Amino acid sequence: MATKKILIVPGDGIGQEVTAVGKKVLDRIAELFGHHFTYDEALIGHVAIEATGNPLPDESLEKMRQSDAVLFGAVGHPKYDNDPSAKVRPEQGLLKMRKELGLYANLRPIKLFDELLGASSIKPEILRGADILFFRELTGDIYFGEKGRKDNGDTAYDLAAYSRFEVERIARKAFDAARTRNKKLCSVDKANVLETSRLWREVVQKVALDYPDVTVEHQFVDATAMLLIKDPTRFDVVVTANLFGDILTDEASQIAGSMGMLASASIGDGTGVYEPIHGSAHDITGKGVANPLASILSAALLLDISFGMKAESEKVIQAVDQVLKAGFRTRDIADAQTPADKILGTEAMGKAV
Ligand code: GGG
Repeated sequence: MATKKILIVPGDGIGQEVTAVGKKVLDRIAELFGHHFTYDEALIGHVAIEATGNPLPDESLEKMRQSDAVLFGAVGHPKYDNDPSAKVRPEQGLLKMRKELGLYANLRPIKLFDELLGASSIKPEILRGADILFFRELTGDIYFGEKGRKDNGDTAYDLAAYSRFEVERIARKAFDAARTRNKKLCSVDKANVLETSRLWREVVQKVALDYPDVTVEHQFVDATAMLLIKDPTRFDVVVTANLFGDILTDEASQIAGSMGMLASASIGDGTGVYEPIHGSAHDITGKGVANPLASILSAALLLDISFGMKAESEKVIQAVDQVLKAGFRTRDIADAQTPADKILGTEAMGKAV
């Protein structure tokens, strides 16, 4: 039996709905395995701006530091998307959380449940067997460089920078993971054009010398974007920079059938943060139709990575598998053949799991 402090940070939009379900699954695991999980909540994103004027209040950050793990939802609000002059934005809370907690490695498993082979727009014969683990670098790159306007606002810039240290630590995490899988690592960059990518490649090549048992391939990001759809089973572990990882994993979510299926773990120096890769999805917020499986699978990652509870984590994944095998779907992963009574809303899907 273990006692653990979990911080629930739902954030914005459907983050509230799916995180409530992820928490219930953690509760059920505690009950089944005799653990004692205690919970607290904290604000981030638009809801935090509304309440305090700050997208990541100090109190939230302190609670994160004091917790054993964070189950996070999403940030974002459409009002900022159409207001380029907004100085305070929900996403600033997300970036600050990652930086302050030293969460430099974002693991995004692209796990295809067999039952969802038909849910993707990619042909089943191309998808079968696809199983990719992305490592997205999370605290560097163009997201964190200097940004601004000049020429009276007519020119905008975002500077991308990487240090050797930053590339090496994420590369080592990815190589370590490749060793536990099929020993294949694909490093994605744009080294034919970008200086940051040339440093990236140089460092990955050097780190590779310490992992002679891992086969390494270097790809340009444009080629990876194409190959993920054309031949997803060629990939095992993929390591890439912050921006490329953000974009490629949204694309790769289609391998798993939906953005609503993809969980992630952000790890590094401090408390681990676990969240679906999807955003706040205000178009479906409050309708009770969001797919909670990404939050549930994020809870599974939390149990495994932050608490070392492998059996508990596996139990959650098996439950998801069984529910899918029983034919239950949320509407994002349903198809024309799914009977209406098998299409569940957010809470019902959580209850089924
Ligand atoms: N749960 C993921 C989330 O909230 N995404 C919204 C977002 O702003 N993402 C940017 C990023 O992940 O860097």
